[in-house]
Amino acid sequence: MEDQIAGHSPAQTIAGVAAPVAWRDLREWLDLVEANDLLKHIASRVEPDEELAAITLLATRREDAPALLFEQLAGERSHARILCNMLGASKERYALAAGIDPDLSIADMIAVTRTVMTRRIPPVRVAKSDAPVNEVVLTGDEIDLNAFPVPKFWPGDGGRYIGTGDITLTSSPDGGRLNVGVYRQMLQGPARIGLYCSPGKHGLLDREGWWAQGKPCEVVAAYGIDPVLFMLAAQVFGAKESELDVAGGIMGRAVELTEAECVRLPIPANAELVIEGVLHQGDVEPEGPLGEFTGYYGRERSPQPVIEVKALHCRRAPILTAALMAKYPSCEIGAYYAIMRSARILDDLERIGVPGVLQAYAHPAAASGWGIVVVSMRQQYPGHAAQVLALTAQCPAAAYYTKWIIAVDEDVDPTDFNDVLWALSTRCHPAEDIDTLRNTWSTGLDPSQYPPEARPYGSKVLINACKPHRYLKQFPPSTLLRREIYERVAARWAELGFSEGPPKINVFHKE
Ligand SMILES: Cc1cc2nc3c(=O)[nH]c(=O)nc-3n(C[C@H](O)[C@H](O)[C@H](O)COP(=O)(O)O)c2cc1C
Ligand SMILES: [Mn+2]
Repeated sequence: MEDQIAGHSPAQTIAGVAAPVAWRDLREWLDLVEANDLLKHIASRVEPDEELAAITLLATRREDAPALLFEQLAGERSHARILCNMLGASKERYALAAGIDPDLSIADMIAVTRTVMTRRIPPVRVAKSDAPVNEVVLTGDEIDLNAFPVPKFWPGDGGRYIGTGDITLTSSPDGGRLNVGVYRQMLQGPARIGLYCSPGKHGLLDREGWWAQGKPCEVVAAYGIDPVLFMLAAQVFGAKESELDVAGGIMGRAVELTEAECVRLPIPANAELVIEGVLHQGDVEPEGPLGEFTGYYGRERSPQPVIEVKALHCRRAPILTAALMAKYPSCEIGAYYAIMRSARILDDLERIGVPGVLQAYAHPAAASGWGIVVVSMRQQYPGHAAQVLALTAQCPAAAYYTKWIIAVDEDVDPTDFNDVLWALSTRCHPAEDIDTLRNTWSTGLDPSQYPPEARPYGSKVLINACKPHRYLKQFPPSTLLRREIYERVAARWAELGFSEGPPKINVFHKE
């Protein structure tokens, strides 16, 4: 029999761990990352065309790979540098960005993230002259985006992508809420950039709104951006909510914006490279494909709107942020996304009010946290596990894409897949414990279905890997250490010749 399980710290008890962030912009955050030995400078000359991505891919086959700052790029005239693997699979770099203690476990980071993501701090305006992004300002014919190093990532990509680790600002024509999204952007000319927004995304809804009024849609995009703006821009919030307020909440201080040259939208004052532009209805050019987070090429080449660039702002020797999309752990959508998505799944389940839910984890190796959600729970009544599985599968934060929803008991750590595989292999009876949901919310990016038109209708498997509720009393006890013996051995750990501390154990044998 197991003892009470510890290790599932509720958000309240560790909320104090998240302080306002100590950095002001990408450069100060990189200093912090470097001080923590999590940054590697690459001084040798590198080709932006496929070589940059190849080095990044090979350097990131380990989860603990550093961020990579490429300092010399072939063929460019702007002295720009490129940062790859900004966050990647590193929970430590996520923590340094969000002001969280980097030594916390992933489960505790999820709990603290739940707390900081509920805070809202609206942005503030700073004077144009105080905005670092205004070190260089170009308008009209002075703009030549070919002066910057613009990477082509994969051999089959449809072009060079200036925007992958980017943010795009738009406003809604009614109300003016500022939206921030990460939408890929392919270079189309010296002052023309293709913008791909998939159906339903707020950037697309904003643009349709302006076009419906017969007006062009103003756009601001930043291509060298701090990690919090990048992370928040890739999260889904309500259509009326501004991601800038959430970013301020996470940082514990307001995002700084300044006035633009040509558009009414503001621009991020501390970004590295920003463009202002407009999207005209009917101005489209072929765009894509791009190698995706799934590990495959995404949607086929298709006509997409083009941003006509009106003004460009940058810092001297700007640092552009580029996000390689690849299989884990080489994908920029890695640890941070898994932590944030897991936090929001727990928020949803708490709002619904289902009892007994302890932890959730959307492992980043499952197509950047999209494929699998594991939820741990304390079984309290017949049918409880089936209820938790069904609610998790369809809660707003988990419903999109997720194919595998797995429920485990409280002694199984969802962030530890060795533990999860143990539960699947010893507590799940497939003939009894697996259900399927059909025609669920999915995406054309999942290549498992044919014909491709069927892909937006997905399916989900609900796997009950909890001990069978009907037979809890008969279920064999897990093999666990006796507490006194563990404590005695732990006290002798160094004497026994082990250099690192003993593993922490919270569950012990009970007579
Ligand atoms: C690196 C990266 C690239 C992305 N590329 C696109 C894209 O090209 N088009 C798109 O619609 N969403 C893309 N996304 C997902 C959106 O950023 C995400 O859905 C976000 O919620 C969009 O903001 P919105 O909810 O305000 O529309 C990307 C996300 C990341 C992290
Ligand atoms: Mn939005």
